[in-house]
Amino acid sequence: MNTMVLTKTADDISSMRVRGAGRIARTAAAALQEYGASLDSKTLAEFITEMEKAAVILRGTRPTAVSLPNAIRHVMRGVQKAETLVEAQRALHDCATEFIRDSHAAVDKIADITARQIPDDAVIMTHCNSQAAIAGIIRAHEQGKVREVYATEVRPRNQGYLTIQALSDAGISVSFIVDSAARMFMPKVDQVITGTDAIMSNGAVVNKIGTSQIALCAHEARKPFIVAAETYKFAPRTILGERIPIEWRSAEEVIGSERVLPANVTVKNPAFDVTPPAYVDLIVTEIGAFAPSYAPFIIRDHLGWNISEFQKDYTYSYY
Ligand code: RUB
Repeated sequence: MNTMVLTKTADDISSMRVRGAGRIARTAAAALQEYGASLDSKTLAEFITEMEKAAVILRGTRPTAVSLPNAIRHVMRGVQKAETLVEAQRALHDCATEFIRDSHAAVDKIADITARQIPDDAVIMTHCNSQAAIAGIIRAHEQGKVREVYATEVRPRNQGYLTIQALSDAGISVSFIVDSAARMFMPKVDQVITGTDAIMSNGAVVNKIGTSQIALCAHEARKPFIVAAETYKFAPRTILGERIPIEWRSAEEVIGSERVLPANVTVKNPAFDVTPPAYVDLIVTEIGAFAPSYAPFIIRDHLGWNISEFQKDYTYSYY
């Protein structure tokens, strides 16, 4: 049994060595696959028990990205339906492979559909570091449509540096700005494109802290705010009124380890915020581009969560 793959993956995700909702999902799926292949379970029940324990460990690593429980659920679905040990082992392998393959294909498709939304000679603003959003911007650049991208710094973890590197590597002109300069530059921008960690059934978008301020500025300046999201970023249980937990991270991320704060001061470091659907113009997925009000239909018609699925699933410990 290879518990190393589990502990290392869990640590990589919680410490953000692996970060970004899509990458987190694929890494967890691969870890479950590798862990399952290393088990020497003698019975189906034993195998399922071990796999469910592994799912719980991975599920607990970062609370906000719904891609993580959605990936785990996809991979575990075949295991839970299997009638023999061999069937469960094969299902685990196949479901994980399928999830990873489809996830990459989804980002590629989103790049095409996002590029179609980008006008000629476009100036775009983006926030944080989203593979899906960046893929769309790069695809539009390949079509000769991008003049410039404004990329924010993304305090406190500075994911903006990853974004400017990716855009620069693709040959795109970039203006790097501090987060608080977003409103000042908004009039120069044609549209904003970000990724997301979770989309609620009412179309609200959960993404890196600061996203909602940028969406508000875009709304004020009447600039389209576009979200690039694989369909596994939709959060089925929000249909039932469940909220997306917002991850709060350490004070050290904000002030460093050396600084001593004055008395009576605490640091508050939420990693994500919620952008209301009224400030979201379009959600681009691999199956098409939708208004946020279409979110419940994606959850029902594409992800297959109907009433009976919710009832059956209510006992799942990792979702
Ligand atoms: C990353 C972040 C990204 C989304 C979407 O936050 O907010 O915008 O995860 O990314 P963190 P992707 O750095 O805290 O993980 O499109 O790559 O899934």
